[in-house]
Amino acid sequence: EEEIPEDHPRYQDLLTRHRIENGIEAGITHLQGMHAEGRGSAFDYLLGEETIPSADDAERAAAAHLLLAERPVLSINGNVAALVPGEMAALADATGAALEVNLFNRTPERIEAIAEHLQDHGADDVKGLEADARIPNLDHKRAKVDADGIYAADVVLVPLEDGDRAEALDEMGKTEIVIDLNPLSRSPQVADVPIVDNIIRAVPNITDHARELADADEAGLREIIEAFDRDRALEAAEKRIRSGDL
Ligand code: PTJ
Repeated sequence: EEEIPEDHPRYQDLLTRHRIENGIEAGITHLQGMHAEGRGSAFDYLLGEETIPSADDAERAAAAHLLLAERPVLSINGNVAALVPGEMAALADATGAALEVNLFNRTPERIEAIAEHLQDHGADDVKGLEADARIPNLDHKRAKVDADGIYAADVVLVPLEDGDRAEALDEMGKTEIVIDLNPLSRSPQVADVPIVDNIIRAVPNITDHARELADADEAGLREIIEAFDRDRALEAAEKRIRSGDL
C-alpha cells in the first residue's frame, strides 16, 4: 500500500485493488473477488467516486434500522474483510450488531482466516463458524448460516452479496440492507435499503450516522426509515451513472 503515491489521481482505486490482492495472498479473499472489484470500480468511476446524496440518505436509514433492530447482523465475505475489516468492527460496536462470516465460495480455511483477520482489527465475537442453520430455498453449500446469527436476525447488512442469497434472505422476511455499486444488480433491487456506494465510503458513513443517532428515540429513528424511499434511491443512482454528468 505504501508504494502508491497519495497524489496519484487514481489513489483510492489503486489502494482498493491492492487490498484485494493482499486479501487473496493472505487466503482471505477469493480469486473471483478481483473480478467483483473490477466491476465495482467501473461503476464507482461513473458515479464520480463519491457518496451521492441518495446514498447518504440510504446510509442514514441503514443506521436507523441497525439501531432499532433487536438482532442486527453484519455479513462479511472475502472482499469485505480485505477492504474494511476495522470499519466493520467499528460499525458493529456503534450499533450493537454481530459480525458473521458468510461466504459465497465457502471453505473452512477461509472462514477461519477471515474471523482471525476481523479479530486482529478489533472485532470481539465473530460468528459463522458454527453454520448450524440453513437459509430456505438455497442450495446446501450457499445456505449455511449460524442459528443465532443471520438465521435469527431481524436486520441484516449484506455488502457485495450474491443475488440468489439476497432474494432468499428477503423471502425469510428480513430487513435487508445491501451495499452494491451496481444499482441494476439483483441484490440492491430486492433490498429494503439499497446503498449504491463504495463499501469503503459507505461503512464509515453508516457508523457516523449511527453515532450521531445514538441518543435518538424510537419515533425519531422510525421517521428516518419512513422518509427513505428505496425506489427513488435506486433511480437516482442509475440516473447519475447514465448521465455521465460528474
Ligand atoms: O468471499 P466470497 O466467497 O463470499 O465471494 C465474494 C464475491 C464478492 C467474490 C462474490 O460474492 C461475488 O462474486 O460477487 P459478485 O456477483 O461479483 O457481486 C459483487 C457486487 O459487488 C457487484 O455488483 C459489484 O459491482 C459490487 N462491488 C464490488 N466492489 C464493490 C462493490 N460494491 C461496493 N463497493 C465495492 N468496493
